[in-house]
Amino acid sequence: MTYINRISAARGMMKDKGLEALYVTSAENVFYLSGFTGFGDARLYITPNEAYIITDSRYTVQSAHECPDYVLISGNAESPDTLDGVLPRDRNIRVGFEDEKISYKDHNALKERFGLIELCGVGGYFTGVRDIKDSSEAALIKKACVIACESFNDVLSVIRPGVAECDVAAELEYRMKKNGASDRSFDTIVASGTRSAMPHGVASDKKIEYGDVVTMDFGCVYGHYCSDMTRTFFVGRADPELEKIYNIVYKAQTAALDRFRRGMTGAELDGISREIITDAGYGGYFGHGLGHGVGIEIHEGASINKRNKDVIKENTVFSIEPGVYVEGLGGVRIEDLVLYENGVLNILTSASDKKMLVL
Ligand SMILES: [Mn+2]
Repeated sequence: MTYINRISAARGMMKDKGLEALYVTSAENVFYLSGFTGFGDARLYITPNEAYIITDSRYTVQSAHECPDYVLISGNAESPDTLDGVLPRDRNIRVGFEDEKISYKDHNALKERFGLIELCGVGGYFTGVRDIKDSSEAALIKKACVIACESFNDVLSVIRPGVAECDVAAELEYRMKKNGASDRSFDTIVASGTRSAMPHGVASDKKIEYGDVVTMDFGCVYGHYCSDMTRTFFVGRADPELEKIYNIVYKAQTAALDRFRRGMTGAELDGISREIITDAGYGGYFGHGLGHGVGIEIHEGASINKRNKDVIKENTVFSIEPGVYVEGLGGVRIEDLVLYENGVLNILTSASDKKMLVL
């Protein structure tokens, strides 16, 4: 795949902002602009006429293969010294950098090394362009979702009283890898019984018991893109209040999917689910936003929450995941990943059913 279009777009931004160069340090943005997969071990330096990748001898062959649009500068990616040959020494230039990604220490090292450089934060540029998925990116996310759905459907058969949460997580992660994933996209959440009241209850050694509610939030990585989904189900029997909560969350989740319309803001979409949960008396137990963008990173791009007054953009991928969490009782969350395309939400995680399930 060529990255010429993404480099050209970055150069357009550089021109708009009066930048003579762009220095890219984060693994995700290096990958986005170059295709380099040695995550964390390369930097990019892009000027109006040249594009350089700075990496060391471990990646000489790999970078030549993955990044034909770039000229290699061999050296320690983390050392600003490697830029000596390409930086003008005699005049002040403005260089764009990822103000949201670089550490204070690295920023100071850059300033110290290149006293003549005026650093200009352009992190927001990457957030914006990565929020919009092209067809190749959407295809990778779709595939990651299919793998996760199928693996989850398979793993339901091993869940029974006496099986530990961490065993369920291990089984799911194994199956995702067997089905083609390179990795999980975040620490798999398996939260059973009262632990399910913790929205991010990563799998523990607790054994699943008869009568437990179980929330599983998981995803995998395919072609360096993430999937994300959550299912909640019951083992043996469902506690009556949790069953009631399940139906409220289910209604809130499907209403957001059904009632989404072109031109809605993140706050408006969040409001659809929030109103249903609030009207049912559980508004105080839905503490997080409705969703978040997903892509190269598990959280990226625009958020779907009450603070986001921006219209949701076409060709974005984001989650719809209302939840209700009652301390001492348990929690329910249902999450699908969607691709907003041609005015409609396409559910990418529909291969896994979300009607109330009692195993
Ligand atoms: Mn999520």
